[in-house]
Amino acid sequence: MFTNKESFKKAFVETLEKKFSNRLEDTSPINCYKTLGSMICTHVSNNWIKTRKKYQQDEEKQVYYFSMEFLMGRLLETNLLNIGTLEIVQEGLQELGLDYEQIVDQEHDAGLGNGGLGRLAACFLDSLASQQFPGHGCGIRYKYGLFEQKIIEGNQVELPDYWLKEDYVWEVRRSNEAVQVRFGGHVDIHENDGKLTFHHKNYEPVLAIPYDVPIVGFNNQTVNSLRLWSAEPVVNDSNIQFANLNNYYKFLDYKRSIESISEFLYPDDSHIEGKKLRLKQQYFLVSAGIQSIIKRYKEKYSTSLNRLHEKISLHINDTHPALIVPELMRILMDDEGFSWEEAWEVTTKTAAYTNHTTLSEALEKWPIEMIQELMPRIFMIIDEINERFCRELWEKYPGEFSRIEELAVIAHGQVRMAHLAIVGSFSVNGVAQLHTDILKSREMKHFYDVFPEKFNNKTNGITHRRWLLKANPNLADRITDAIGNRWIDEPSILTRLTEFASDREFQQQLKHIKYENKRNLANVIYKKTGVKIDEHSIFDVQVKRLHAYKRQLLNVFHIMHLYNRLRENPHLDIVPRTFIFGAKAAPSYYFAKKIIKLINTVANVVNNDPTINNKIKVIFLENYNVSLAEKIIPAADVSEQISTASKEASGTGNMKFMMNGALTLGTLDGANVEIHEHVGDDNIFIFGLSSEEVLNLYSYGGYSARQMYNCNERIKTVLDQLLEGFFGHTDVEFKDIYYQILQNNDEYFVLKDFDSYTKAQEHVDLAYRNENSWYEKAIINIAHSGNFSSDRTIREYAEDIWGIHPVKID
Ligand code: 26W
Repeated sequence: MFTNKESFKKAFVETLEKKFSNRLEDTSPINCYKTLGSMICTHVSNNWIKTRKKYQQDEEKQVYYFSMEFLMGRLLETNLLNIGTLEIVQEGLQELGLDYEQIVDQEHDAGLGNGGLGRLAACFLDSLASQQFPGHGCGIRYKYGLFEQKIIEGNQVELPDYWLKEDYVWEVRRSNEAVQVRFGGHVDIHENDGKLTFHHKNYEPVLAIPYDVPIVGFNNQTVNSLRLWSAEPVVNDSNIQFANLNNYYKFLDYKRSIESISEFLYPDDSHIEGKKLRLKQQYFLVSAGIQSIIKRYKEKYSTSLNRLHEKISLHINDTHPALIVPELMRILMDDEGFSWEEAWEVTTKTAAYTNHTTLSEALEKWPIEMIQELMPRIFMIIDEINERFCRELWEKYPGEFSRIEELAVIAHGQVRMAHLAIVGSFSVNGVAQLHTDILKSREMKHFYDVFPEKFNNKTNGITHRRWLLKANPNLADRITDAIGNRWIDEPSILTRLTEFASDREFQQQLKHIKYENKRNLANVIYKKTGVKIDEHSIFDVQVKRLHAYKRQLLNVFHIMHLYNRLRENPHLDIVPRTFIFGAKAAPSYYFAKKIIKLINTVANVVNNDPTINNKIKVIFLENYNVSLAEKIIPAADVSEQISTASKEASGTGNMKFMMNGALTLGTLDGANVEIHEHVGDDNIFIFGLSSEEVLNLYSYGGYSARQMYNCNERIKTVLDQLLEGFFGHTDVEFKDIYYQILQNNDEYFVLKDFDSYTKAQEHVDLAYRNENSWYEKAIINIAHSGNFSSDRTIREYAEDIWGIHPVKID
């Protein structure tokens, strides 16, 4: 049905009419979207079955990527692209008189993630399937994804994201594969012939229902699965229980409390909430996931589970699913009769852990009592893991109490999830070289001393299929014209573009493509905000979660400073610039929300000041998400990656921008360091303190924000404007920002890096004036972006960590 335009059109109309009992001329965009969705599902179902069958028969090792977040975005276009029918469908729909873009826009983003970590998981799934690796995602089917952001009078307001309103076309509910997860109760211990057995009693059972989403490989037959779990009450048991109590309302309360487990995604990124419900979510994911994997394993292999690690790797995406370690131990010992030693051997060869942040406020710790109450047996196991680990440490470091206390899994009444994950895994990796080095030399130094062999680096990546082929099709075509199409399968081949870097014609073509993308974005911006922007201005973009360490504030301070200069001299010779922001703040993150308000307040004044001759504009795009990113990134000239050095583990937005020919303005932080190494000094704008300098300032002091303020006139002017109501705000509106900076001694070195950032911005301005040289730099960036394809990252995980190999489906 997708082999040519005519057969597609015929099948489309037939499917639509059958599905909705509606003629084409009377239909709606949402029905067209659903029709396409169901056609794709039908098309991939055969390969999905084949893939499942193959994996069930084949003895190749498989990986399960456990993550509390999968930020999938939309799937319609990626699926069309991956099955090779994007063009046929686009043209076919047009010939039917339908608006393709409008149909694509009907799909609600699956926003089951906060930011970097969740989007990385989504890119990984695409790279696994596209390279025919047997690898699956395991997550939670939250009823509400990350909140929808509205900006009202400059402030962020959160609305619930009910993404399932219109049935999700990509999922299949598999109630026959449901499992039970048990919470609460107590553990009875019996002794039989000197062997202890553990019986969990009086627990509350929760039914975990899997919903599978097909993950379609690019140009191959592989269709892997993302399995998302949903919590439901165990109706039979509870019926009886509640019928006895003769209390229907009690049943409804019980039902609601169970369903709350998969109700919503916690909107905090880099800050732990410590809520019981969040811990419940974590155990729910882990227990349901492992049970279903073991079930499948037992159907397939008659041998015992003591070779589980030869057939399966379980990946722990940050510490959120770290309960994999005690849960696997529980199943192996209590259900399968393994001894502690046997179970430990298998578990620690099966689990692998990735760390995604060194921010101390994001390190998960759970109170002992909470774990004990929710999962009494799991707590016993964690306690035993801790006991045994501390005993080993005592032998290695006799008498070194403080070192052992620092390493312990349980201390000060809390379970430290990172310690549990490190001790229980065979691999621990960071997500960029600098990040891994900091883990080894600082944050996890003591662990590195104990287990040097576990530590390794896997620099993040992004799927070039979504972020270049699909998001920027004109650029992709132009690249193919220049170097052929092999780069699509092997993105490292993009380096051949370096030969075209100084080619005037290629530069001009890139310029036109960028200009078209900028025009499209300008239209989107006009529709959303009513602000007209100059398509010839530099599009300077910072889109990412709002966090103090990402330093959106540095960006705004520079804009305020530039505006001050323009007011002094409206004829100031600068290239017109459009500063574009997109960022969600965690709902409880007061300081981050103030920064959003500040950006919008500055925008309002700057955009409406006729005296500055439209030289600068400031845009805040509300509700930044994956779909919006796909429109913004191809249109960017400058990519702002300005975190305080040492704080951003990797960043992945930096890679998306580079791949679309934007130049990075950034600190030597996270993967910026590697981008810099690849493109060289001339093709990136680096500024600011190094991570070494930052870490030394933290350790030894020697910085005074107050002094900076007193001695630097430009900084003083900008900060004072926060208090003076200069931007038409009340004088109290931004006082907290002012005091946060000065009284907390500018924790993220915004003032310290201000001058160097301003200089770098001037270099950007100068560089942009030389058109040929600018596009030469842009081409060099695109040429080196192949290294940051998640295909490369996934091959490294496959080879160095998981030990999995491609499986051909035919
Ligand atoms: C418990 C609350 C919470 C939620 C999410 C704490 C921490 C997180 C994540 C670890 C935050 C996150 O998304 N980290 C980002 O991971 C990306 C993928 O590796 C990196 O590129 C980013 O630098 C890192 O901030």
